[in-house]
Amino acid sequence: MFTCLNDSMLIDEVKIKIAGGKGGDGYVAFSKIKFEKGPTGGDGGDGGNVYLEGTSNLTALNKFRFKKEFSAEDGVDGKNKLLHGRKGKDLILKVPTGTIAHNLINGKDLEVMKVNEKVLLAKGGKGGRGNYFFRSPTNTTPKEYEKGKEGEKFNLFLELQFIADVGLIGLPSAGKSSLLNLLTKADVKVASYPFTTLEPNLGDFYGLIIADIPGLIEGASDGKGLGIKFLRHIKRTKTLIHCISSESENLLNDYKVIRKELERYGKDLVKKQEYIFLTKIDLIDEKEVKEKIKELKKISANVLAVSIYDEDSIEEVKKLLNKIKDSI
Ligand SMILES: Nc1nc2c(ncn2[C@@H]2O[C@H](COP(=O)(O)OP(=O)(O)OP(=O)(O)O)[C@@H](O)[C@H]2O)c(=O)[nH]1
Ligand SMILES: [Mg+2]
Repeated sequence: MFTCLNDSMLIDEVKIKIAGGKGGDGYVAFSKIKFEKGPTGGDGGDGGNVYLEGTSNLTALNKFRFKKEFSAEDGVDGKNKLLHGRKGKDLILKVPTGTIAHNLINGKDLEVMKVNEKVLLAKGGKGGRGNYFFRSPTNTTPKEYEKGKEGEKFNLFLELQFIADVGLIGLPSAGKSSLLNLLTKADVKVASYPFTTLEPNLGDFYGLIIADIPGLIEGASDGKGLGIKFLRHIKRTKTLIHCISSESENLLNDYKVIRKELERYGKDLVKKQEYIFLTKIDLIDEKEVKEKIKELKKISANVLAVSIYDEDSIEEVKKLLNKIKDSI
């Protein structure tokens, strides 16, 4: 499934087929040297394996958009004069760290969590043995040989779940991307219209990875707006920062709308540690800020008043992020 139709789209789920290489066949041959006549057929090489390997490139699943079938190289057949076939080359498919490979054939799930981590997905078939192997005192001219075995074949569902420490969530235009840009080196598009962010983004705050999740609206779990599929990217985060704009007419209602969508995606999301940011406080006067903070404190003790134009508030945010970082 892709999230937008331009070049920078992020593919975060895709089905592919993979196959280990076939083993090379064993060979049947006999020595041509006078009086010898013994078997000289070599073994086939094993087929190559298929691996997934972690990369930090978040768009690495994009290459599976059109090409869906991947096979490692076959092993080479054995030859005369006891020549064994070469092993087939392994196939290494790079996927973003945080990718889970759901094996649709055997039901097993494998995760790639680290950059350069290699995970074996499909083994190549064993190479067949040539007739030299079958020689014995009672059978000095064996004609037996083995065919190479087929490699393992699987259908996979690759699903990317970001490995982020903190997730920024909230209604559209709550100021999530603006905060990400200010706190990290991310350069995400920011605009005053809803659904500016069409795909999740990551930013790095001194080693603390922050995910900016596209805006949610009431009914997102029924497909409204951009839907809730992006919530998979905060499945593994420990902490959520729930951004609510000071422009909101009904803070508590806005809060509940988002919480309901989180809950409908999966109960674990509402159990995560949560901070509430009252954003864009430069748009309202101090008295109003106090009132609104008081209202939000009815829901949670973890409330911060924030504006990207107020350095003091951003310092508070940075302190909080450092505290979260230290607790990991
Ligand atoms: N005055 C003021 N405007 C802000 C502040 N933070 C963000 N904005 C503006 O609010 C609008 C929405 O900001 P974004 O950061 O794009 O909001 P978002 O939550 O990422 O929105 P979506 O991607 O649509 O979910 C933009 O016009 C920003 O310039 C703030 O602290 N003060
Ligand atoms: Mg945004």
